[in-house]
Amino acid sequence: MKKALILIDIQNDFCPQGSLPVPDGDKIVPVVNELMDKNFDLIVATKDWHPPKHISFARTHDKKVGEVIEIQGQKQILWPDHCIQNTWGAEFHPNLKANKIHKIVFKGTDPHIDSYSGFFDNAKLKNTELDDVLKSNQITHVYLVGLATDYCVKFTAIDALNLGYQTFVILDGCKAVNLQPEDEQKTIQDLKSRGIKIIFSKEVNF
Ligand code: VGL
Ligand code: ZN
Repeated sequence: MKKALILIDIQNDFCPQGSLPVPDGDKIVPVVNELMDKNFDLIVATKDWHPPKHISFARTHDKKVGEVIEIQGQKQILWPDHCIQNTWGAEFHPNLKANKIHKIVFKGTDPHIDSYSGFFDNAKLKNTELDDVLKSNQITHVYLVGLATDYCVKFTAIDALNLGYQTFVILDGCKAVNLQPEDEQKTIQDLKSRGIKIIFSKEVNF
């Protein structure tokens, strides 16, 4: 078996100073740094990487943040502008030991479609490089950390499982947006019921 650590969207805009702050988002950084010193065969990081006027931005539609619209039959939550390509908000958190990352995978780059999962856009029309990178490194087990538990970590975990990877979510390496206060707990239950393992960083003993 070969193990990959996948860092999901540990970017400034999802941390407390950013435009779409995940509460305590920055608190995961020391946990993730420590995990990167374990014996993973591959460390991959995703970056949410939107063009200006991305379809997921409320401003693009002159609507309010948090409104939900339908785009080609897909529900789209409208977010503040975030993770715009080549801006500070799209950079990794400054304390993240980014030199340990072997490969960065960009998502959400198409102006017309959002992408929570690190593997596919939300309509599953296009894939990123992530599956190819894992397969070409013979990865069988994936361990996920990052932001946010109830969006990008959740959808990346579900796709990883469906693509045949043994999938683990390291809970103390993730934080949730919790638009509704129970979203994190609902996400954990959903992931467990699918067969995704929920673990803590202290259980990573390799
Ligand atoms: C995310 C909302 C919008 C995430 C990305 O990384 O969880 N959430 N774009
Ligand atoms: Zn986004």
